Amino acid sequence: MKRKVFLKKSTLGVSSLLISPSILNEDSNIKKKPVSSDNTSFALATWNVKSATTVAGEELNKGTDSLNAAVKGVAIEESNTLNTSVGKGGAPDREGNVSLDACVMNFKGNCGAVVAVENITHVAALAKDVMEKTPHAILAGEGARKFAIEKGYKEEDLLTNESKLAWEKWLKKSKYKPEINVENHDTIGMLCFDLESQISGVCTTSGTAYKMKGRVGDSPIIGSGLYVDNTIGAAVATGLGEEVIKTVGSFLIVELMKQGKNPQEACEEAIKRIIKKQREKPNFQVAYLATNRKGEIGAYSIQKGFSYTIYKNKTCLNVDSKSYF
Ligand code: SD4
Repeated sequence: MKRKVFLKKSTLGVSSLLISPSILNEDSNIKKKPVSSDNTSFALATWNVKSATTVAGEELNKGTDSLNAAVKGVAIEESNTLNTSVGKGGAPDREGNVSLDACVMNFKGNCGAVVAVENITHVAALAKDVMEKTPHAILAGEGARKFAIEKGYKEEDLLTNESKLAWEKWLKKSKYKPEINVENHDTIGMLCFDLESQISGVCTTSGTAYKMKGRVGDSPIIGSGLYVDNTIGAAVATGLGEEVIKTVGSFLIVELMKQGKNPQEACEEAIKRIIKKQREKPNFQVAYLATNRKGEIGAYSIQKGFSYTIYKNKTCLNVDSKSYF
């Protein structure tokens, strides 16, 4: 299995990412006027995913709304078989099945998710279809797969030769130990801010490598892996999902922003809440990425090594995140 090499450039300061504040209709999540005087859109994603973030950013520049831009962006990584944490080529569970989780949440506050889906690559788009074309918020496993086929999604074998070989090697010791920043931490959480200043987000993953069959992490759980409140901002998570779920991380960050914290302060507080629950120094990774309506960005992780990607003003950069340790 190959992990993509991170090209890290920290030259883009948070202060350069400011967008002028919004004029909101208090009663609605949907803003009435464009709020960004320079009409600047941007796409943000967890980890070093420049192709995906550029696709999303270019869509935004064309006028695509924030949710559709994000779904198109993450589709790049869902098809990338070298990314062993997302889509096709994702590491399998301990029985050798690749099962994917994804969710979407839009600027209207609507959401959709699919969990433990097999044989379908583009699960972020499928989560959007759950939101738009069913009366439900979450579809699981076989039901989600059937729905995908009904909607014309292609059925595919998601286990690549490389992932199969790695799994067979893993089986010799069968020790489940999600590694910090390696292989199983490339889940994409993407947040987009469109030309209408509307925020939406997407999260898509194959979960932790060699999980138990049926295990679902934080990524498709609204409030844990992703949360969007268009009047406040949005947050996404990556890392060990069980710890994110226990603290409802993304919702927590958005609520902290609502109480007045900026995205950086909110991400740091959410990470501290996880650390406080540990008896010993944690040996796992959790990382958060957030933005608010001013276009300020926050990123923070437990361990070193987390980065995020931003596409703005036709420029795509990978930026190192601060970390607790
Ligand atoms: C999970 N949060 O399933 C995901 C894993 C992850 O990069 O972020 N991988 O727990």
